[in-house]
Amino acid sequence: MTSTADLVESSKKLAAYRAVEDHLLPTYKFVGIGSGSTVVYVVEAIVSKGPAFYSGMTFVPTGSQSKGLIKTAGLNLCYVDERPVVNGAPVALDVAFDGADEVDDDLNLIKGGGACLFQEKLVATAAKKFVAVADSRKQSPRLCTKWKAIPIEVLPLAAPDVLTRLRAMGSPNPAVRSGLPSKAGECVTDNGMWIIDAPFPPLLLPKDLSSTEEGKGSNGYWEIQTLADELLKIPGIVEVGLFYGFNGSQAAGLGKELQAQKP
Ligand code: ABF
Repeated sequence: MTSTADLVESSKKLAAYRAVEDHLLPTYKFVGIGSGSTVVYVVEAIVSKGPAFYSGMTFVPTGSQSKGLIKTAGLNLCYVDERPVVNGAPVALDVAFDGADEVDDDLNLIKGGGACLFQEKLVATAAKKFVAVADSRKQSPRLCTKWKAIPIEVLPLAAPDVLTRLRAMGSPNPAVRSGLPSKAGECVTDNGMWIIDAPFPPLLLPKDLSSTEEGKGSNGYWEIQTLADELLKIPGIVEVGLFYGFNGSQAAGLGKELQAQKP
């Protein structure tokens, strides 16, 4: 009998192979590789295509985990800040693949469960196309329904003040994330920051608001973009694990590119 764990793994793998099949073209030169367990299958799928397919590509990690993944797979590695400069700007990635913690009806994402959100957003916004690879466990009508808290990357120095500001914004019990059980203290990101997990009631989509409501519903729930904008105004917040409509035209691209497979 197939266990639930096996079904979950095969679902992640199916989503990843499908994403690579549909969205990694042989002509691509720079490819973002995100973090998490689903992305492991993305790399596996790339490798399965053979060196003739991927040897002309360079892979850009979103942190130490995906750096290790790229190196172990024998793929060409380039850090996000070491891309060649063309016409005065770092070359755009052709595509970036990454996982997600929760995906809403409009294909906005919560990310950062793995504490890599800042570099994930940096790589995603440096790409012409962003492909979120997620199985159906991640789908919910509104963000903060299944994945209850928004991961927020903060400067350690600012953490106490950020916690106070978050409470004032309606987050009931925001908390600094702890490290691994084997490691005492706070979870420290690849950038030397801490993560605050801030619970919020389900986040509204713009279409949930009436013409007289701005930024919040009559129930006091935040609309996703308004909340993200307000959070980013708080001194000490480096990045917020809400991915929506970033990179202009990729708001639509994100929707089209989502790979969701049912286990
Ligand atoms: C990264 O890994 C994160 O943004 C997200 O938190 C997590 C998803 O991991 P998994 O694929 O293991 O569910 O994409």
